[in-house]
Amino acid sequence: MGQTLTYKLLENHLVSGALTPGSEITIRIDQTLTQDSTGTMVYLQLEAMDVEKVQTEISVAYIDHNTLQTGFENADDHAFIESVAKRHGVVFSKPGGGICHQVHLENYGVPGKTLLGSDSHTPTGGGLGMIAIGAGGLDVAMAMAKGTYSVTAPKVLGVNLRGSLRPWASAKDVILHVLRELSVKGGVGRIVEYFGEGVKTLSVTDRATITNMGAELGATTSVFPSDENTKAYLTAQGRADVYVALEADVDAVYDEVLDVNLSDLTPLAAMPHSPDNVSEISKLSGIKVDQVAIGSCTNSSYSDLMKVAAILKDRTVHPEVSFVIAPGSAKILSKLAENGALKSLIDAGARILENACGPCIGMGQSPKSGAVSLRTFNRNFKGRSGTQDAEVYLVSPETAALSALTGYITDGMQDGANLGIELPHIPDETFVPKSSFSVFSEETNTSNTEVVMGPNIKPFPRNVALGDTLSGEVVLQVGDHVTTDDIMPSDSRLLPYRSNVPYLSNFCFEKIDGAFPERARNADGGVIVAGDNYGQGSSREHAALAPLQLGIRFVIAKSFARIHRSNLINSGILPLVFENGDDYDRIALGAKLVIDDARKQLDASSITVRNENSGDTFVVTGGFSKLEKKMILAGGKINQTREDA
Ligand code: MIC
Ligand code: SF4
Repeated sequence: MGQTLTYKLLENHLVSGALTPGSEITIRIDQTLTQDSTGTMVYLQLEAMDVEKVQTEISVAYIDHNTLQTGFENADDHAFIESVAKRHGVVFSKPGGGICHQVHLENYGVPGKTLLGSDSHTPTGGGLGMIAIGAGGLDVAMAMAKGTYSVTAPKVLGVNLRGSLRPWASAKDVILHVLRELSVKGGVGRIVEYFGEGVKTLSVTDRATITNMGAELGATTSVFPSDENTKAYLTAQGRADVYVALEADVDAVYDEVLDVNLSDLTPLAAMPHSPDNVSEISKLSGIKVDQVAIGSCTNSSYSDLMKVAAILKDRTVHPEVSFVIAPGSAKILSKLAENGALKSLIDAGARILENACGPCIGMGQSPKSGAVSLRTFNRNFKGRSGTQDAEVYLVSPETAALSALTGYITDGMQDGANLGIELPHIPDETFVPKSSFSVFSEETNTSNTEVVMGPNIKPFPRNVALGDTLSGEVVLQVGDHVTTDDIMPSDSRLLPYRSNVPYLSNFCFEKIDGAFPERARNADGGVIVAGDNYGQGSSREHAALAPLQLGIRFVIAKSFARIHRSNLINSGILPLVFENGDDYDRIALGAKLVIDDARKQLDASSITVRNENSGDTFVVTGGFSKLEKKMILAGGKINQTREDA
């Protein structure tokens, strides 16, 4: 029986465990990446581990999320990360270099290697044939310290691509189609592997758009083969030497297969407020647009922006549309400046933002009240743009640019030709000999560098070993698909406090229930009760650390998103799953829930929870691996690592 590419790559990196879906494996990690909003925690944790030099082939620290420097906090975080990077052999990518995933693809990604990143969109690297996984900060710190990562061996969901995209249908529409088919939890426990004839019709940056948004499927990661297009991309980056050809065996067997005929796809949009709420653009035609934003790690590549420039050349954006572009990297911006495309964009009325995450994470450019905002980004959760009542649609760069011209959601397939717009073919090409933004290398790093820590950087909260009885009061009950943006909101007001969990925790669940922090603090231990897919979205471990700071002891949900579940366990908070989903309705706010003999019950396949108020009992499951149990018993990953040392 032939092997999938996924299992070939996992096997190449296997350190321990059996490569069968559902069992825990430890793999070698070749590369790590961090960004500033999760990075300060990662490097505080790395410092706490007393490691001289990172154990990976390359680790890079990017500054891309918060580059506004509205106060000293932000600049202090940058200085801290820079000093730790220098101390431990980590490459530092200065603010302005670009968005971590885009810059990593251009400068450091290598087919066949593993990459662990403290950002949920790390799977972007799958476009280059990498096993690139997003994880919580502590897991990434550990990977830097030890060169390994433990994960549940996934099922492999094969996506068989046939045909080729027609003009105006793009890579974004491929992943939106897959999201429509599979939903935001369809990828949980799976790696999505693309194969088939259609693969060769997609460039590396097309593939990266698709693997990037695989995060929205809840998948462990997504991966493409490495082929002639990969070679062309790497050559255009001046890195042809790292190319290797990689693909699944012809007789590879997938656990599940989804067939996608690229030739059938039309322009699509994810409608408010979820990436899987997908519709054909043709059905939305005529909706008036107030804002168009192009950029983010999903769609800010050279070819994306060149297509936008071609659509806008010698035209002007609609007078009532606010139009912004954030290029993915300094290299891309430099190339656009060199070939004149930047002039077309500016002359058409585009506001050019810094090469950074910017509006994608609510760092400016919040739309006006009730606005319709078309964004080429990957998440449209309610309020993430910074405007609670904005209607955010996720679309391709082509659809975004065309709609910016007309002022209405516009379908290129129906109207592009009428408007006289031809889409050129743009190869991936951004070679700029030197990126002045990446500084330090293994050679220049020095272990005697002093760590610079500003006054806003506070120690992270620590848990205690699990007691015999675990109890808490239900301080919050929420529904399905709660995101980590809901748990720990992020915007220009709060992002400067990512290294100050005590302060940040005052805003935990702010958008859902402003009284939550106080209620949780006043309870003698808190419990959160939730619906399906709890903690989807961002990898921010602050969504576990802030609840820990407020005294949350366990969370009972109908199901959990992968990274958040790991972050809870890393913090020593138990993620428990209702055996019978109906029990969710039998729990009321304020109920005192008790787990007797908690340490012992952890070993059983199911755990009994007592509701002291109603006198009922109900059953939950943990599904914990051996390592996860050790972490929970110890009160989190750091305590467990100390015990093991
Ligand atoms: C996001 O897109 O939500 C972020 C901001 O990049 C996060 C990381 C964070 O919250 O800092 C992610 O996706 O992991
Ligand atoms: Fe940055 Fe947005 Fe990508 Fe997150 S999704 S890494 S905020 S561009």
